[in-house]
Amino acid sequence: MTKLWWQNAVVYQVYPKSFQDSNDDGIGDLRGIINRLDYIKELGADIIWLNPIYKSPDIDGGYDIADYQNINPTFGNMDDFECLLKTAHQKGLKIMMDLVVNHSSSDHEWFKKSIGSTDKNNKYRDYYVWRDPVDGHEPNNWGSFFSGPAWTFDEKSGQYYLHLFAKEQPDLNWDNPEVRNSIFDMMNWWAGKGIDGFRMDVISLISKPKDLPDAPKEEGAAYGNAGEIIANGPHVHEYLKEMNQKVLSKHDWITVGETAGVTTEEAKRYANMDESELNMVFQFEHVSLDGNKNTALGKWSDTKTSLIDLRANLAKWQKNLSGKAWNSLYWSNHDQPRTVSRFGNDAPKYRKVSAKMLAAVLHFMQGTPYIYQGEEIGMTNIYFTDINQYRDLESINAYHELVEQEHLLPSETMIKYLAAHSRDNARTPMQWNGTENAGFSKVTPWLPVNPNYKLINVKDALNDKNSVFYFYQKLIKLRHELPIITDGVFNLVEGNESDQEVFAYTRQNEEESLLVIANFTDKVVEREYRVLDNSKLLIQNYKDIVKNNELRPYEVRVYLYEK
Ligand code: TEU
Ligand code: CA
Repeated sequence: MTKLWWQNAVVYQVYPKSFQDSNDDGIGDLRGIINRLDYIKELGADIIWLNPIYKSPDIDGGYDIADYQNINPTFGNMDDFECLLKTAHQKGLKIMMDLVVNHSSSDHEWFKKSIGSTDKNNKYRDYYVWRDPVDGHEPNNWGSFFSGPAWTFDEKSGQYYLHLFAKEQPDLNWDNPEVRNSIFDMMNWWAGKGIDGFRMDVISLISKPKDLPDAPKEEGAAYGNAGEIIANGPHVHEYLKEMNQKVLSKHDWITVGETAGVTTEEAKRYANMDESELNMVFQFEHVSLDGNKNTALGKWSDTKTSLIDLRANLAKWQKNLSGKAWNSLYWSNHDQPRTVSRFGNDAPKYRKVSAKMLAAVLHFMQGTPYIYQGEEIGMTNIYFTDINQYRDLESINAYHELVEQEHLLPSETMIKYLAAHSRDNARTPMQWNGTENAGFSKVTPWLPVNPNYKLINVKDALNDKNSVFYFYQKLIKLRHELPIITDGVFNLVEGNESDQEVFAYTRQNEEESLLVIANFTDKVVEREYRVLDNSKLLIQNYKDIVKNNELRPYEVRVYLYEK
Protein backbone atom coordinates (compact mmCIF):
# COMPACT_ATOMS: atom_id res chain seq x y z
CA MET A 1 0.00 0.00 0.00
CA THR A 2 1.41 3.42 -0.92
CA LYS A 3 0.92 5.83 1.90
CA LEU A 4 -0.70 9.16 1.22
CA TRP A 5 0.02 12.04 3.59
CA TRP A 6 -3.50 12.26 4.98
CA GLN A 7 -3.50 8.58 5.93
CA ASN A 8 -1.45 9.06 9.06
CA ALA A 9 -2.69 12.55 9.79
CA VAL A 10 -5.09 13.62 12.53
CA VAL A 11 -7.78 16.23 11.96
CA TYR A 12 -8.96 18.73 14.56
CA GLN A 13 -12.40 20.19 13.86
CA VAL A 14 -13.00 23.84 14.71
CA TYR A 15 -16.55 25.21 14.89
CA PRO A 16 -15.59 28.87 14.50
CA LYS A 17 -18.69 30.32 16.13
CA SER A 18 -17.85 28.57 19.40
CA PHE A 19 -14.07 28.36 19.46
CA GLN A 20 -12.65 31.74 20.53
CA ASP A 21 -14.09 35.25 20.44
CA SER A 22 -11.45 37.94 19.83
CA ASN A 23 -13.55 41.13 19.60
CA ASP A 24 -16.00 40.77 22.48
CA ASP A 25 -19.23 40.23 20.61
CA GLY A 26 -19.89 36.81 22.11
CA ILE A 27 -19.22 34.98 18.82
CA GLY A 28 -16.05 33.13 17.92
CA ASP A 29 -14.07 34.42 14.93
CA LEU A 30 -11.02 33.95 12.70
CA ARG A 31 -8.68 36.11 14.84
CA GLY A 32 -9.74 33.96 17.77
CA ILE A 33 -8.68 30.83 15.90
CA ILE A 34 -5.34 32.43 14.96
CA ASN A 35 -4.74 33.14 18.65
CA ARG A 36 -5.32 29.48 19.47
CA LEU A 37 -3.29 27.81 16.74
CA ASP A 38 -0.48 27.04 19.17
CA TYR A 39 -2.93 25.07 21.27
CA ILE A 40 -3.90 22.87 18.31
CA LYS A 41 -0.23 22.50 17.46
CA GLU A 42 0.51 21.48 21.06
CA LEU A 43 -2.13 18.76 20.78
CA GLY A 44 -0.28 17.51 17.72
CA ALA A 45 -3.05 17.54 15.10
CA ASP A 46 -1.99 17.98 11.46
CA ILE A 47 -5.08 19.45 9.85
CA ILE A 48 -7.82 21.82 10.94
CA TRP A 49 -11.27 21.34 9.48
CA LEU A 50 -13.09 24.67 9.63
CA ASN A 51 -16.88 24.61 9.65
CA PRO A 52 -18.32 27.18 7.19
CA ILE A 53 -16.96 30.72 7.54
CA TYR A 54 -18.58 32.13 4.40
CA LYS A 55 -21.07 34.96 4.13
CA SER A 56 -24.33 33.61 5.47
CA PRO A 57 -27.57 34.70 7.16
CA ASP A 58 -26.74 31.90 9.64
CA ILE A 59 -30.10 30.17 9.67
CA ASP A 60 -28.24 26.86 10.04
CA GLY A 61 -24.85 27.53 11.60
CA GLY A 62 -23.43 28.90 8.35
CA TYR A 63 -24.57 25.89 6.25
CA ASP A 64 -26.68 28.40 4.32
CA ILE A 65 -24.14 30.22 2.19
CA ALA A 66 -24.98 33.52 0.50
CA ASP A 67 -21.56 34.05 -1.08
CA TYR A 68 -19.08 31.22 -1.53
CA GLN A 69 -16.19 33.63 -2.10
CA ASN A 70 -16.58 35.96 0.86
CA ILE A 71 -16.12 35.67 4.60
CA ASN A 72 -18.97 36.14 7.05
CA PRO A 73 -18.26 39.60 8.59
CA THR A 74 -19.08 38.16 12.01
CA PHE A 75 -15.97 35.98 11.64
CA GLY A 76 -13.71 38.64 10.07
CA ASN A 77 -12.68 39.36 6.49
CA MET A 78 -10.57 37.87 3.71
CA ASP A 79 -7.38 39.36 5.17
CA ASP A 80 -8.10 37.57 8.45
CA PHE A 81 -8.66 34.35 6.54
CA GLU A 82 -5.41 34.71 4.62
CA CYS A 83 -3.60 35.46 7.85
CA LEU A 84 -5.12 32.34 9.43
CA LEU A 85 -4.04 30.20 6.48
CA LYS A 86 -0.53 31.65 6.40
CA THR A 87 0.00 31.40 10.15
CA ALA A 88 -1.33 27.85 10.20
CA HIS A 89 0.99 26.87 7.35
CA GLN A 90 3.97 28.46 9.11
CA LYS A 91 3.21 26.23 12.08
CA GLY A 92 2.87 23.16 9.89
CA LEU A 93 -0.91 22.96 10.16
CA LYS A 94 -3.13 22.44 7.14
CA ILE A 95 -6.60 23.92 6.66
CA MET A 96 -9.54 21.97 5.26
CA MET A 97 -12.58 24.07 4.37
CA ASP A 98 -16.26 23.13 4.41
CA LEU A 99 -17.88 22.87 0.97
CA VAL A 100 -21.66 23.28 1.15
CA VAL A 101 -22.96 22.83 -2.37
CA ASN A 102 -25.96 20.54 -2.12
CA HIS A 103 -27.77 23.79 -1.41
CA SER A 104 -27.04 27.50 -1.14
CA SER A 105 -28.70 30.13 1.00
CA SER A 106 -31.90 31.69 -0.31
CA ASP A 107 -29.89 34.92 0.00
CA HIS A 108 -27.40 33.77 -2.65
CA GLU A 109 -27.47 35.89 -5.85
CA TRP A 110 -28.24 32.77 -7.86
CA PHE A 111 -31.40 32.09 -5.89
CA LYS A 112 -32.48 35.71 -5.84
CA LYS A 113 -32.33 35.66 -9.63
CA SER A 114 -34.08 32.28 -9.72
CA ILE A 115 -37.08 32.84 -7.46
CA GLY A 116 -40.11 34.60 -8.87
CA SER A 117 -38.89 34.29 -12.44
CA THR A 118 -41.11 33.18 -15.32
CA ASP A 119 -38.59 34.21 -17.97
CA LYS A 120 -37.78 31.17 -20.10
CA ASN A 121 -34.36 32.63 -20.94
CA ASN A 122 -33.34 33.18 -17.32
CA LYS A 123 -30.51 30.70 -16.85
CA TYR A 124 -30.65 30.99 -13.05
CA ARG A 125 -34.10 29.44 -12.92
CA ASP A 126 -32.51 26.10 -13.71
CA TYR A 127 -29.84 26.50 -10.99
CA TYR A 128 -32.39 25.17 -8.48
CA VAL A 129 -35.03 22.45 -8.46
CA TRP A 130 -38.41 23.93 -9.46
CA ARG A 131 -41.56 21.86 -10.02
CA ASP A 132 -45.23 22.51 -10.72
CA PRO A 133 -47.79 21.76 -8.01
CA VAL A 134 -49.49 18.37 -8.23
CA ASP A 135 -53.26 18.61 -7.52
CA GLY A 136 -52.64 21.93 -5.81
CA HIS A 137 -50.06 20.39 -3.46
CA GLU A 138 -46.32 19.87 -3.17
CA PRO A 139 -44.83 17.88 -6.08
CA ASN A 140 -44.18 14.89 -3.78
CA ASN A 141 -44.30 13.83 -0.12
CA TRP A 142 -40.70 14.59 0.84
CA GLY A 143 -40.09 16.03 4.29
CA SER A 144 -37.29 18.42 5.19
CA PHE A 145 -34.58 17.12 7.56
CA PHE A 146 -35.47 20.14 9.66
CA SER A 147 -39.23 19.32 9.87
CA GLY A 148 -42.10 20.30 7.59
CA PRO A 149 -42.25 19.77 3.83
CA ALA A 150 -39.15 19.83 1.61
CA TRP A 151 -40.97 22.16 -0.80
CA THR A 152 -41.87 25.84 -0.58
CA PHE A 153 -44.31 27.53 -2.92
CA ASP A 154 -43.33 30.63 -4.88
CA GLU A 155 -46.50 32.67 -5.59
CA LYS A 156 -44.94 34.69 -8.34
CA SER A 157 -43.88 31.82 -10.56
CA GLY A 158 -46.55 29.37 -9.37
CA GLN A 159 -43.98 26.64 -8.72
CA TYR A 160 -42.42 24.94 -5.72
CA TYR A 161 -38.67 24.80 -5.01
CA LEU A 162 -36.94 21.92 -3.29
CA HIS A 163 -35.08 22.28 0.01
CA LEU A 164 -34.03 19.11 1.81
CA PHE A 165 -33.04 21.28 4.77
CA ALA A 166 -34.54 24.67 5.84
CA LYS A 167 -36.59 26.69 3.35
CA GLU A 168 -33.69 29.16 3.40
CA GLN A 169 -31.47 26.36 1.99
CA PRO A 170 -32.72 25.73 -1.57
CA ASP A 171 -31.17 22.67 -3.25
CA LEU A 172 -28.93 23.38 -6.21
CA ASN A 173 -29.66 21.55 -9.45
CA TRP A 174 -26.58 19.39 -10.01
CA ASP A 175 -28.02 18.04 -13.24
CA ASN A 176 -27.32 21.44 -14.76
CA PRO A 177 -23.71 21.40 -16.10
CA GLU A 178 -23.45 25.15 -15.60
CA VAL A 179 -24.15 24.74 -11.88
CA ARG A 180 -21.45 22.10 -11.64
CA ASN A 181 -18.93 24.22 -13.49
CA SER A 182 -19.69 27.28 -11.33
CA ILE A 183 -19.02 25.15 -8.26
CA PHE A 184 -15.82 23.69 -9.69
CA ASP A 185 -14.57 27.19 -10.62
CA MET A 186 -15.26 28.37 -7.08
CA MET A 187 -13.32 25.39 -5.67
CA ASN A 188 -10.36 26.16 -7.92
CA TRP A 189 -10.52 29.78 -6.78
CA TRP A 190 -10.10 28.60 -3.18
CA ALA A 191 -7.26 26.38 -4.33
CA GLY A 192 -5.59 29.56 -5.52
CA LYS A 193 -5.67 30.82 -1.93
CA GLY A 194 -3.67 27.78 -0.90
CA ILE A 195 -6.19 25.80 1.14
CA ASP A 196 -5.50 22.12 1.79
CA GLY A 197 -8.78 20.42 1.04
CA PHE A 198 -12.53 20.24 1.47
CA ARG A 199 -15.01 18.46 3.69
CA MET A 200 -18.10 18.13 1.51
CA ASP A 201 -21.43 18.68 3.16
CA VAL A 202 -24.13 16.04 2.42
CA ILE A 203 -22.42 15.26 -0.85
CA SER A 204 -24.31 11.94 -1.04
CA LEU A 205 -27.54 13.91 -1.63
CA ILE A 206 -26.59 15.99 -4.69
CA SER A 207 -28.06 13.69 -7.34
CA LYS A 208 -31.83 13.44 -6.96
CA PRO A 209 -33.70 10.35 -8.22
CA LYS A 210 -35.28 10.68 -11.64
CA ASP A 211 -38.84 12.06 -11.56
CA LEU A 212 -38.58 12.71 -7.80
CA PRO A 213 -40.85 9.85 -6.60
CA ASP A 214 -42.60 9.79 -3.21
CA ALA A 215 -40.49 8.50 -0.32
CA PRO A 216 -41.46 5.81 2.21
CA LYS A 217 -43.41 7.28 5.11
CA GLU A 218 -43.18 6.04 8.68
CA GLU A 219 -46.34 5.56 10.72
CA GLY A 220 -47.38 8.83 12.33
CA ALA A 221 -45.01 10.84 10.18
CA ALA A 222 -46.34 13.85 8.32
CA TYR A 223 -43.89 13.50 5.43
CA GLY A 224 -41.86 10.89 3.59
CA ASN A 225 -38.27 10.13 4.56
CA ALA A 226 -36.53 11.69 1.59
CA GLY A 227 -32.98 10.88 2.71
CA GLU A 228 -33.55 7.20 2.05
CA ILE A 229 -34.35 7.52 -1.61
CA ILE A 230 -32.05 10.43 -2.39
CA ALA A 231 -28.79 9.21 -0.87
CA ASN A 232 -26.26 7.89 -3.41
CA GLY A 233 -28.44 9.01 -6.31
CA PRO A 234 -28.13 8.03 -9.99
CA HIS A 235 -25.36 10.48 -11.00
CA VAL A 236 -23.50 11.11 -7.77
CA HIS A 237 -20.39 9.14 -8.75
CA GLU A 238 -20.36 10.63 -12.22
CA TYR A 239 -20.49 14.17 -10.77
CA LEU A 240 -17.76 13.43 -8.23
CA LYS A 241 -15.54 11.96 -10.91
CA GLU A 242 -16.07 15.13 -12.91
CA MET A 243 -15.19 17.21 -9.83
CA ASN A 244 -12.13 15.05 -9.37
CA GLN A 245 -10.97 15.63 -12.93
CA LYS A 246 -11.69 19.35 -12.98
CA VAL A 247 -10.55 20.20 -9.44
CA LEU A 248 -9.35 17.59 -6.97
CA SER A 249 -6.80 15.79 -9.13
CA LYS A 250 -4.96 19.09 -9.60
CA HIS A 251 -4.27 19.56 -5.90
CA ASP A 252 -2.59 17.51 -3.18
CA TRP A 253 -5.59 17.82 -0.91
CA ILE A 254 -7.44 15.97 1.78
CA THR A 255 -11.07 15.41 0.80
CA VAL A 256 -13.82 13.90 2.87
CA GLY A 257 -17.41 13.49 1.80
CA GLU A 258 -20.16 13.73 4.37
CA THR A 259 -22.32 10.91 3.16
CA ALA A 260 -25.55 10.38 5.04
CA GLY A 261 -27.05 7.04 4.00
CA VAL A 262 -23.76 5.53 2.81
CA THR A 263 -23.15 1.77 3.07
CA THR A 264 -19.70 0.16 2.98
CA GLU A 265 -20.38 -0.90 -0.62
CA GLU A 266 -21.10 2.70 -1.61
CA ALA A 267 -18.13 3.97 0.41
CA LYS A 268 -15.85 1.82 -1.72
CA ARG A 269 -16.97 3.89 -4.67
CA TYR A 270 -16.76 7.34 -3.04
CA ALA A 271 -13.43 6.70 -1.33
CA ASN A 272 -11.80 4.15 -3.57
CA MET A 273 -8.03 3.78 -3.37
CA ASP A 274 -7.90 4.51 -7.10
CA GLU A 275 -8.42 8.14 -6.10
CA SER A 276 -11.02 8.74 -8.79
CA GLU A 277 -13.44 10.44 -6.38
CA LEU A 278 -12.74 11.38 -2.73
CA ASN A 279 -10.15 10.35 -0.11
CA MET A 280 -12.68 9.20 2.48
CA VAL A 281 -16.25 9.57 3.71
CA PHE A 282 -18.03 10.26 6.98
CA GLN A 283 -20.41 7.36 7.45
CA PHE A 284 -23.44 7.77 9.72
CA GLU A 285 -24.20 4.24 10.85
CA HIS A 286 -22.33 4.15 14.16
CA VAL A 287 -23.87 7.47 15.23
CA SER A 288 -27.39 6.30 14.34
CA LEU A 289 -27.52 3.11 16.41
CA ASP A 290 -29.16 4.92 19.33
CA GLY A 291 -31.88 6.45 17.14
CA ASN A 292 -35.24 4.95 16.25
CA LYS A 293 -35.62 2.66 13.30
CA ASN A 294 -38.74 3.06 11.21
CA THR A 295 -40.58 5.50 13.41
CA ALA A 296 -41.47 9.13 12.95
CA LEU A 297 -39.15 10.00 15.85
CA GLY A 298 -35.98 9.48 13.84
CA LYS A 299 -32.87 10.37 15.84
CA TRP A 300 -34.81 11.54 18.91
CA SER A 301 -34.34 9.11 21.79
CA ASP A 302 -32.31 8.77 24.95
CA THR A 303 -31.31 5.14 24.63
CA LYS A 304 -27.63 4.26 24.89
CA THR A 305 -25.85 2.55 22.03
CA SER A 306 -25.17 -1.07 22.91
CA LEU A 307 -21.57 -2.22 22.74
CA ILE A 308 -22.65 -5.20 20.65
CA ASP A 309 -24.11 -2.96 17.94
CA LEU A 310 -21.35 -0.39 18.08
CA ARG A 311 -18.56 -2.92 17.77
CA ALA A 312 -20.30 -4.88 15.00
CA ASN A 313 -20.69 -1.68 13.05
CA LEU A 314 -17.18 -0.32 13.49
CA ALA A 315 -15.67 -3.72 12.79
CA LYS A 316 -17.74 -4.01 9.61
CA TRP A 317 -16.37 -0.67 8.36
CA GLN A 318 -12.82 -1.67 9.26
CA LYS A 319 -13.10 -5.04 7.48
CA ASN A 320 -15.08 -4.03 4.41
CA LEU A 321 -12.98 -1.02 3.49
CA SER A 322 -9.64 -2.68 4.25
CA GLY A 323 -7.29 -2.36 1.28
CA LYS A 324 -10.06 -0.92 -0.90
CA ALA A 325 -11.08 2.42 0.50
CA TRP A 326 -10.08 4.66 3.40
CA ASN A 327 -12.06 5.17 6.63
CA SER A 328 -12.59 8.36 8.56
CA LEU A 329 -12.84 7.80 12.32
CA TYR A 330 -15.01 9.99 14.52
CA TRP A 331 -17.11 9.91 17.66
CA SER A 332 -18.52 13.40 17.39
CA ASN A 333 -18.79 16.60 15.39
CA HIS A 334 -20.88 19.79 15.40
CA ASP A 335 -24.04 17.74 14.66
CA GLN A 336 -23.59 15.09 17.33
CA PRO A 337 -23.76 14.97 21.13
CA ARG A 338 -20.52 15.09 23.11
CA THR A 339 -18.46 11.90 22.90
CA VAL A 340 -18.02 11.17 26.60
CA SER A 341 -21.71 11.82 27.41
CA ARG A 342 -22.91 9.62 24.59
CA PHE A 343 -20.58 6.63 24.48
CA GLY A 344 -18.77 6.91 27.82
CA ASN A 345 -19.79 8.13 31.24
CA ASP A 346 -19.74 11.85 32.07
CA ALA A 347 -20.28 11.41 35.83
CA PRO A 348 -17.32 13.10 37.59
CA LYS A 349 -15.95 9.76 38.78
CA TYR A 350 -15.65 8.28 35.29
CA ARG A 351 -15.51 11.22 32.90
CA LYS A 352 -11.77 11.35 32.37
CA VAL A 353 -11.15 7.63 32.36
CA SER A 354 -13.98 6.88 29.94
CA ALA A 355 -13.04 9.79 27.64
CA LYS A 356 -9.53 8.33 27.38
CA MET A 357 -10.84 4.82 26.78
CA LEU A 358 -13.01 6.02 23.88
CA ALA A 359 -10.13 8.01 22.46
CA ALA A 360 -7.86 4.97 22.43
CA VAL A 361 -10.49 2.66 20.93
CA LEU A 362 -11.01 5.08 18.02
CA HIS A 363 -7.43 6.20 17.47
CA PHE A 364 -6.02 2.70 17.15
CA MET A 365 -8.37 1.82 14.31
CA GLN A 366 -7.49 2.14 10.65
CA GLY A 367 -8.46 5.45 9.08
CA THR A 368 -7.99 9.16 9.62
CA PRO A 369 -9.16 10.25 13.09
CA TYR A 370 -11.16 13.46 13.62
CA ILE A 371 -11.22 15.21 17.00
CA TYR A 372 -14.08 17.63 17.58
CA GLN A 373 -13.10 20.75 19.55
CA GLY A 374 -13.39 20.15 23.30
CA GLU A 375 -13.41 16.36 22.93
CA GLU A 376 -9.70 16.43 23.80
CA ILE A 377 -10.52 17.82 27.26
CA GLY A 378 -13.57 15.61 27.75
CA MET A 379 -16.27 18.28 27.36
CA THR A 380 -19.79 17.01 28.08
CA ASN A 381 -23.40 17.60 26.99
CA ILE A 382 -24.99 20.67 28.55
CA TYR A 383 -28.35 19.13 29.57
CA PHE A 384 -30.66 22.07 28.91
CA THR A 385 -34.04 21.72 30.62
CA ASP A 386 -36.18 24.11 28.58
CA ILE A 387 -36.83 24.38 24.85
CA ASN A 388 -36.13 28.12 25.03
CA GLN A 389 -32.49 27.43 25.82
CA TYR A 390 -31.89 25.89 22.40
CA ARG A 391 -30.64 27.84 19.37
CA ASP A 392 -30.38 25.07 16.77
CA LEU A 393 -33.24 25.09 14.26
CA GLU A 394 -33.23 21.28 14.00
CA SER A 395 -33.94 20.95 17.74
CA ILE A 396 -36.46 23.77 17.89
CA ASN A 397 -38.39 22.62 14.82
CA ALA A 398 -38.40 18.98 15.92
CA TYR A 399 -39.80 19.97 19.30
CA HIS A 400 -42.63 21.95 17.74
CA GLU A 401 -43.42 19.25 15.21
CA LEU A 402 -43.29 16.20 17.48
CA VAL A 403 -44.72 17.74 20.66
CA GLU A 404 -47.08 20.49 19.54
CA GLN A 405 -48.23 19.56 16.05
CA GLU A 406 -48.19 15.77 15.88
CA HIS A 407 -48.57 15.11 19.64
CA LEU A 408 -46.27 12.13 19.36
CA LEU A 409 -44.50 12.88 22.64
CA PRO A 410 -45.07 14.79 25.86
CA SER A 411 -42.86 17.83 26.25
CA GLU A 412 -40.82 16.33 29.15
CA THR A 413 -39.88 13.34 27.02
CA MET A 414 -38.74 15.47 24.11
CA ILE A 415 -36.70 17.64 26.50
CA LYS A 416 -34.93 14.45 27.65
CA TYR A 417 -34.29 13.40 24.06
CA LEU A 418 -32.95 16.84 23.15
CA ALA A 419 -30.65 16.76 26.18
CA ALA A 420 -29.22 13.50 24.83
CA HIS A 421 -29.09 14.34 21.11
CA SER A 422 -29.39 18.03 20.29
CA ARG A 423 -26.65 19.48 18.11
CA ASP A 424 -26.36 22.37 20.57
CA ASN A 425 -24.56 19.99 22.95
CA ALA A 426 -21.55 20.16 20.67
CA ARG A 427 -21.90 23.87 19.99
CA THR A 428 -21.56 25.33 23.48
CA PRO A 429 -18.42 27.49 23.66
CA MET A 430 -14.98 26.01 24.04
CA GLN A 431 -13.94 25.93 27.69
CA TRP A 432 -10.52 27.58 27.88
CA ASN A 433 -10.24 28.39 31.57
CA GLY A 434 -12.17 28.89 34.81
CA THR A 435 -12.80 32.62 34.45
CA GLU A 436 -16.17 34.08 33.47
CA ASN A 437 -17.50 32.72 30.13
CA ALA A 438 -14.73 30.13 30.29
CA GLY A 439 -12.26 32.46 28.59
CA PHE A 440 -14.24 32.13 25.36
CA SER A 441 -15.45 35.74 25.39
CA LYS A 442 -15.58 38.76 27.66
CA VAL A 443 -19.33 39.05 27.08
CA THR A 444 -22.25 36.63 27.28
CA PRO A 445 -21.75 34.11 24.44
CA TRP A 446 -24.32 33.42 21.71
CA LEU A 447 -24.98 30.01 23.32
CA PRO A 448 -24.43 29.43 27.05
CA VAL A 449 -21.16 28.03 28.31
CA ASN A 450 -21.55 24.66 30.01
CA PRO A 451 -21.66 25.44 33.76
CA ASN A 452 -19.04 22.74 34.34
CA TYR A 453 -16.32 24.96 32.79
CA LYS A 454 -14.76 25.59 36.22
CA LEU A 455 -13.89 21.89 36.40
CA ILE A 456 -13.44 21.11 32.72
CA ASN A 457 -11.21 23.54 30.85
CA VAL A 458 -8.06 23.74 28.76
CA LYS A 459 -5.99 25.57 31.37
CA ASP A 460 -6.50 22.87 33.99
CA ALA A 461 -5.96 20.14 31.41
CA LEU A 462 -2.61 21.62 30.41
CA ASN A 463 -1.58 21.75 34.07
CA ASP A 464 -2.44 18.13 34.75
CA LYS A 465 -0.10 15.57 33.24
CA ASN A 466 -2.81 12.91 33.55
CA SER A 467 -5.41 14.93 31.68
CA VAL A 468 -7.49 13.74 28.77
CA PHE A 469 -5.58 16.31 26.69
CA TYR A 470 -2.21 14.66 27.20
CA PHE A 471 -3.72 11.26 26.50
CA TYR A 472 -4.91 12.52 23.11
CA GLN A 473 -1.51 14.13 22.54
CA LYS A 474 0.12 10.77 23.14
CA LEU A 475 -2.28 8.95 20.81
CA ILE A 476 -1.49 11.39 18.02
CA LYS A 477 2.24 11.05 18.62
CA LEU A 478 1.98 7.26 18.51
CA ARG A 479 0.11 7.42 15.19
CA HIS A 480 2.82 9.59 13.74
CA GLU A 481 5.56 7.24 14.96
CA LEU A 482 4.14 3.76 14.45
CA PRO A 483 3.26 2.73 10.87
CA ILE A 484 1.16 -0.17 12.16
CA ILE A 485 -1.50 2.29 13.38
CA THR A 486 -1.94 3.41 9.79
CA ASP A 487 -1.42 0.19 7.90
CA GLY A 488 -2.12 -2.72 10.27
CA VAL A 489 -4.95 -5.08 9.42
CA PHE A 490 -7.87 -4.92 11.86
CA ASN A 491 -9.38 -7.99 13.49
CA LEU A 492 -11.65 -8.48 16.45
CA VAL A 493 -10.16 -10.73 19.10
CA GLU A 494 -11.68 -14.18 18.70
CA GLY A 495 -14.98 -14.45 20.53
CA ASN A 496 -15.19 -10.75 21.23
CA GLU A 497 -18.23 -10.32 18.93
CA SER A 498 -20.65 -11.28 21.71
CA ASP A 499 -18.86 -9.68 24.66
CA GLN A 500 -21.22 -7.14 26.24
CA GLU A 501 -18.57 -5.41 28.31
CA VAL A 502 -15.21 -5.47 26.60
CA PHE A 503 -14.16 -4.31 23.12
CA ALA A 504 -10.94 -6.07 22.07
CA TYR A 505 -9.21 -5.93 18.70
CA THR A 506 -5.84 -6.41 17.09
CA ARG A 507 -3.92 -4.73 14.29
CA GLN A 508 -1.27 -6.67 12.39
CA ASN A 509 1.40 -5.91 9.89
CA GLU A 510 4.47 -7.90 8.94
CA GLU A 511 6.67 -6.65 11.74
CA GLU A 512 4.31 -5.98 14.62
CA SER A 513 0.94 -6.46 16.19
CA LEU A 514 -1.21 -4.32 18.44
CA LEU A 515 -3.75 -5.49 20.98
CA VAL A 516 -6.42 -3.05 22.22
CA ILE A 517 -8.56 -4.08 25.20
CA ALA A 518 -11.26 -1.72 26.47
CA ASN A 519 -13.81 -2.08 29.24
CA PHE A 520 -16.97 -0.18 28.23
CA THR A 521 -18.63 -0.55 31.66
CA ASP A 522 -18.39 1.02 35.10
CA LYS A 523 -17.69 -2.41 36.60
CA VAL A 524 -14.56 -4.41 37.22
CA VAL A 525 -14.47 -7.29 34.74
CA GLU A 526 -12.16 -10.25 34.33
CA ARG A 527 -10.86 -11.40 30.98
CA GLU A 528 -8.01 -13.68 29.95
CA TYR A 529 -6.34 -12.25 26.89
CA ARG A 530 -3.27 -13.79 25.37
CA VAL A 531 -0.78 -10.99 25.81
CA LEU A 532 2.38 -12.28 24.17
CA ASP A 533 5.67 -12.24 26.09
CA ASN A 534 7.84 -9.24 25.27
CA SER A 535 4.75 -7.18 24.55
CA LYS A 536 5.13 -3.58 25.50
CA LEU A 537 2.29 -1.72 27.17
CA LEU A 538 2.02 1.28 24.81
CA ILE A 539 -0.64 3.26 26.58
CA GLN A 540 -3.19 2.82 29.37
CA ASN A 541 -5.64 5.05 31.21
CA TYR A 542 -4.87 3.86 34.74
CA LYS A 543 -1.55 4.44 36.50
CA ASP A 544 -0.69 0.80 36.89
CA ILE A 545 -1.87 -2.76 36.44
CA VAL A 546 -2.93 -4.51 39.60
CA LYS A 547 -3.98 -7.82 38.08
CA ASN A 548 -3.25 -8.81 34.53
CA ASN A 549 -6.66 -10.35 33.93
CA GLU A 550 -8.69 -7.59 35.56
CA LEU A 551 -10.04 -4.49 33.86
CA ARG A 552 -11.24 -1.67 36.08
CA PRO A 553 -14.16 0.62 35.05
CA TYR A 554 -13.52 1.98 31.53
CA GLU A 555 -9.98 0.71 31.59
CA VAL A 556 -8.16 0.54 28.28
CA ARG A 557 -4.78 -1.05 27.58
CA VAL A 558 -2.90 -1.16 24.33
CA TYR A 559 -0.01 -3.61 23.83
CA LEU A 560 2.57 -3.57 21.07
CA TYR A 561 4.32 -6.79 20.12
CA GLU A 562 7.30 -6.98 17.81
CA LYS A 563 7.33 -10.18 15.82
O1 TEU B 1 -25.40 17.62 8.07
C1 TEU B 1 -26.07 16.68 7.29
C2 TEU B 1 -27.01 15.85 7.93
O2 TEU B 1 -27.22 14.74 7.52
C3 TEU B 1 -27.77 16.45 9.06
O3 TEU B 1 -29.09 16.61 8.69
C4 TEU B 1 -27.66 15.55 10.18
O4 TEU B 1 -28.40 14.41 9.91
C5 TEU B 1 -28.21 16.21 11.37
O5 TEU B 1 -27.57 17.42 11.58
C6 TEU B 1 -27.97 15.33 12.55
O6 TEU B 1 -28.95 15.60 13.44
C7 TEU B 1 -24.76 18.62 7.39
C8 TEU B 1 -24.09 19.57 8.35
O7 TEU B 1 -23.10 18.90 9.05
C9 TEU B 1 -25.14 20.18 9.23
O8 TEU B 1 -24.58 20.98 10.22
C10 TEU B 1 -26.06 20.98 8.34
O9 TEU B 1 -27.12 21.46 9.11
C11 TEU B 1 -26.62 20.13 7.20
O10 TEU B 1 -25.63 19.36 6.55
C12 TEU B 1 -27.21 21.04 6.14
O11 TEU B 1 -26.21 21.73 5.49
CA1 CA C 1 -16.23 37.76 17.74
